[in-house]
Amino acid sequence: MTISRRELFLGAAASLAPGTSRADGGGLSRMVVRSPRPEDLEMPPEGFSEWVTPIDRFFVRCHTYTPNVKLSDWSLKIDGRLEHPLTLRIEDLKKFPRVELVGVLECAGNGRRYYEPHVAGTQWADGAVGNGRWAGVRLRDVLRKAGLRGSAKVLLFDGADVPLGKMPDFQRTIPVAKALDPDTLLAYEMNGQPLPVEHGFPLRVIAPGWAGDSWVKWLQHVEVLDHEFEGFWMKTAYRHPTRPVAPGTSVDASEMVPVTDLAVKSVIALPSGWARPGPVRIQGTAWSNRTPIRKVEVSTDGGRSWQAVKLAGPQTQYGWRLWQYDWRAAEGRYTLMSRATNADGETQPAMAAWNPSGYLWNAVRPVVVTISAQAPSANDGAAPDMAYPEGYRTACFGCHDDHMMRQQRLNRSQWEREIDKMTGWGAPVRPENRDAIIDYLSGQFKP
Ligand code: HEC
Ligand SMILES: Nc1nc2c(c(=O)[nH]1)N[C@H]1C(S)=C(S)[C@@H](COP(=O)(O)O)O[C@H]1N2
Ligand SMILES: [Mo]
Repeated sequence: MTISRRELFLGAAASLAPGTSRADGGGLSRMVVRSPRPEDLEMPPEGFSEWVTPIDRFFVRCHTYTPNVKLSDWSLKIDGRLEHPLTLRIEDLKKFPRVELVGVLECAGNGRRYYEPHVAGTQWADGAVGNGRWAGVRLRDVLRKAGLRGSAKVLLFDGADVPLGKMPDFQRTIPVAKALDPDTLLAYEMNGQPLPVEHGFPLRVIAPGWAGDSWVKWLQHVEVLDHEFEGFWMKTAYRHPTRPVAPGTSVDASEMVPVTDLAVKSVIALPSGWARPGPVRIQGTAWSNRTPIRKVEVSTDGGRSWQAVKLAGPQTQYGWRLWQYDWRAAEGRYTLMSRATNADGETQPAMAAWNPSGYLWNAVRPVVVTISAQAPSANDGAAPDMAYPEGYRTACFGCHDDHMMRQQRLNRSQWEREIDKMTGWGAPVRPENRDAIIDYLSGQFKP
């Protein structure tokens, strides 16, 4: 996969040549930084070669700055429609039976950059996903102790992160049925160690089979409600249409439903960009919601013919499945594709269903690979310096830097909407600078 010069990497000596990977001896690539602060970090493609994703490659998605929770100050409050509201410290939680599962955590916006027309939001390629080993307690066991009342309808989760400016607090609900699912956990461990800070220390929600927005991090309050929650992150964000909509059209939030289940999907990890002629192993992962993957097929001729591949590695209900295909490749340029089908017979589509926020992208994606004895040369890194318009830095660099803007590909009216959203959240845009900022953004970062 070609890494564009707009993508910056964490750490020093961090430029990754197209086609470089561990298998070619290219060294470990770093996370792709979509935004350093708030932190949005993407797993590089090689991450799709491993069954359990190591923490140092696991994607990170934060709507606001990462809170540093001290265990000595922390407790979990559980209240609302309950017989016995509880306040639990970590020792109290650990008295419930410990449960472990391996499961895919994927951001609803993963693959957003592949939608046409482009939509605003973090421009994830394939790597806003990882397969974690999560351990903690069943939410159901805790709710049994607290005694759910008959009127309970949804559970409202709130983490310790604090919104920026006037942005609404990140609060999410799940219905009681999902909360009582024996696989819905409150996790205090990831991959055998205490939850890392950026993944929600000391406690997060594990909602297996559902997109990441339900997996609330830094959990400190669970409130049981007898009505639907009206907050921004339920009623405006993380909603998608249930019926097909014409690409590029706007859809009222009231005509959309919250994102829940993940979609059946596969990704090619290797080869990436370039390989030498001869035996080439095509490999990757495939996953779905709670339904296991039944088959993965690969095409090396742009979708004209397909071969079933070998599923490899462990199989668990919510984990991703590794797969591999041994190909004999002659010199040339090839279009590789992979296509997964789950046990319910759902297959990856040729086109993902466009939706206004760019959620749940799962189409079969062509990947071009060059087979040649000669390795391609590396392209140099840094983005050119830009002259900023008057007032831009003051208006827009207070909460995040320009990674947020540079990854977008929006038309003028979409940029106007972004400026209005940010102004509403507290960006100090002076009226006399507004037009110049919009001219700049819609000139530089257009479709
Ligand atoms: C008060 C703090 C704040 C200021 C000032 C601010 N932003 Fe943001 N902006 C945010 C936050 C927080 C996010 C991340 C939201 C998320 O991840 O859901 C964000 C995200 C974005 C995004 C990604 C798309 C989206 O809507 O999430 C764009 C583009 C953006 N900002 C542009 C701007 C521009 C342009 C300015 C200057 C006019 C600006 N921001 C000023 C807080 C701010
Ligand atoms: N409190 C809180 N929880 C959160 C978020 C957040 O911003 N705040 N981001 C959510 C989103 S959109 C995703 S995709 C996952 C990402 O989890 P990770 O950063 O551990 O990969 O966390 C979810 N939980
Ligand atoms: Mo997400």
